[in-house]
Amino acid sequence: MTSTLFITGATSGFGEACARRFAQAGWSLVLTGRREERLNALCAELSKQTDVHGLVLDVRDRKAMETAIANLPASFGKLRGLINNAGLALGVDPAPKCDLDDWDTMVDTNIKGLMYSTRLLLPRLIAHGRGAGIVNLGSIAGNYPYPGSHVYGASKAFVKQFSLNLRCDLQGTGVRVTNIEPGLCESEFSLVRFAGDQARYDATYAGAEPIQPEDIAETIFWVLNTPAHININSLELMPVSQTWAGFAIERKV
Ligand code: NDP
Ligand code: 8X3
Repeated sequence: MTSTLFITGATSGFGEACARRFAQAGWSLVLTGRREERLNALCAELSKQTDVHGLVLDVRDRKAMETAIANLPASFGKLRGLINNAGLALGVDPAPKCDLDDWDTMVDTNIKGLMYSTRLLLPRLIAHGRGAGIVNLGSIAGNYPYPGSHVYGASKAFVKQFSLNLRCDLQGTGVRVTNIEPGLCESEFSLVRFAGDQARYDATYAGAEPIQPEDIAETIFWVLNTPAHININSLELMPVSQTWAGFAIERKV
């Protein structure tokens, strides 16, 4: 039986790399994203390799998510995998300088969007049962604090705890849940975070040999193909070049 995978945010970065990796292995794909042109181009390319269904979707739009998922073609109906990847960070300004609209966008995308896709697709994963799995894109930002991380890091801490809690509720279904927690990875993530500022993007990665989207795709491919009796609970990855800063101390002298 062909395995089917649903990926949120497949128009760039990790989501696109995952689409390519799983297509190569013959998985059927449901690919989503807001940028229609990119989505169509990717679907057209990968449909030469496997069955692909594209959905132009904003994960923040609960009604649209409900309708699109309820109307999935029958051949894509039973899912073996869900990669909850769509997400973003906006800015690195300190909290007192932040725009509340940006905070809303991060909460609506990283938390609420992930909640919607998970809840709406769970019945299809449970119908597959043993061997099925949800992979959530958390972050090291959900594990460690750093200046300017505020709502982004907190949204990823939600993903971490939600992943663990889901495991409890899915006991007996065979459905697995994994939280992937990457550090510095090179993708459009930083262009989005820095509002398209190419110089800041370049400076972020310069000389750091960051993780590449293909590295994350290979990791997720491994996670979803481990033997069905094993659950990888969480997996934290950093480039070798990245470690931790010390504690910050304000000195009054
Ligand atoms: P990219 O910016 O390259 O990709 C983000 C993807 O999410 C795009 O396909 C984008 O598609 C989609 N997306 C964003 N908002 C929405 C929305 N409202 N509805 C639907 N899709 C949306 O970033 P990455 O691939 O690097 O990031 C993927 C995930 O990994 C994110 O959750 C991110 O937080 C996480 N992560 C990234 C790290 C990094 O350093 N790059 C490290 C740790 C975690 P479109 O714009 O077409 O909608
Ligand atoms: C992205 C990784 O370190 O920029 O989630 O927060 S980091």
